[in-house]
Amino acid sequence: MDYRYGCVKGLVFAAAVACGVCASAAKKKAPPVPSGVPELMKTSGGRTVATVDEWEKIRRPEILKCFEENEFGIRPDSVADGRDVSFTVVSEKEVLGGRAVCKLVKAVYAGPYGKHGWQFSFVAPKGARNVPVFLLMDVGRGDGLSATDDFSQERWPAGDIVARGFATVYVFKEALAPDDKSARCVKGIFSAAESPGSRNGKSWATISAWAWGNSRIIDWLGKQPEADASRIAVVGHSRGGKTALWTGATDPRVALVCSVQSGCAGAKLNHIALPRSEHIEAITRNFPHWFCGDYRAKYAGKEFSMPFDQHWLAALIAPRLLVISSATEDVWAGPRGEWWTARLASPAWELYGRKGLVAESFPRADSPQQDGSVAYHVRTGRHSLVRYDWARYMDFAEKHGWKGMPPRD
Ligand code: GTR
Repeated sequence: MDYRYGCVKGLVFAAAVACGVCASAAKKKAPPVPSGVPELMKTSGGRTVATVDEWEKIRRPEILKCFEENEFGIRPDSVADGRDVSFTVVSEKEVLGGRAVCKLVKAVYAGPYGKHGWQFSFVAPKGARNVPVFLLMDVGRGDGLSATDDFSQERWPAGDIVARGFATVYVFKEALAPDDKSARCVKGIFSAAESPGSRNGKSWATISAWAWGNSRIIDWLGKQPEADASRIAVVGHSRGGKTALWTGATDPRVALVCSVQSGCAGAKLNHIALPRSEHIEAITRNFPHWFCGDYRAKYAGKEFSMPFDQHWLAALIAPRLLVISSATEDVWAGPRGEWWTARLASPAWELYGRKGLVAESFPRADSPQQDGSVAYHVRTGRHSLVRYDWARYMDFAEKHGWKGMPPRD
């Protein structure tokens, strides 16, 4: 045997072994926490939060107020609760080959400046009693009814949801408030709730209005025998994902939040350098109507010096269930920043003796991390909501004891 060849081979082998060792060590080593991330578990007065009581009485209210005043805006008293909303079932029909019933419901808000109505669809397995509900606020057709015509969409696979014994709601977000920057928060629900002259830099904006709409549907669900009011999941993609997070933060009746590629101003951490992801200057320039005016005025271009960050928003959902999910090609939403939010929010769950996100490093594609009360997955593919995502949300709910209606023979 050629001596030199033996040597080279030995070296190559040794290098390969060393690399393998390095790779597996690197795999095991948790990545360093992005620097400068504002502390979650310290009150504004500098006190460390160590108990549920301190969290619920001091820190959680502080954080909620921070997001109201600086990102989503403060709702006017005229929409403080659901008192002024009435509901009518407009139609009821069997769908999915008789396996489910679809009700089309009209909600009307009667506010100090007028009325505003919108519709949503509720689909439950036929004969269902007390089953968990997955509520999706999403894009759709202008009249908001297109979803009732098609139960096998990737975005809203009502047939799959019913097949697992769960009920589901679809609502078209623009039926509540237009997604239009030129409308400047004066149309839709805004026109009935407040006078345009009363708005200021801290006034509620479109995401807050959409989240309010989700809460009104939850009011209605609470009175339906088909629905288990203690098991309501709110799902939303992208701008809908930001809305789902804010719904869960403001409404304790939401038992599971599924934030799908919510990105900047949603689940993506700001204190992380992801140069090709969306940032506050861009989002508030392109979509100023989603946020209160102060968000842009105070934080555009200042991500790294912000006194708060999005893991605080996620922590408002503790101790309830949360899934944050991303897609590999959705660089704009910043998957790693979304993962970090799940990770850094987790101490809020630990206060309640639960585990948040258990995993210590960013996962491979299509390998969901679902061991604690906070789950994360990054799906192969683009910016969208698809069946794969829905299946993971339902797996996670089932892991936590959510049971659908058993299949009928
Ligand atoms: C993007 C936007 C995101 C996100 C998304 C969507 O273009 O920059 O913040 O909300 O749209 O809603 O699809």
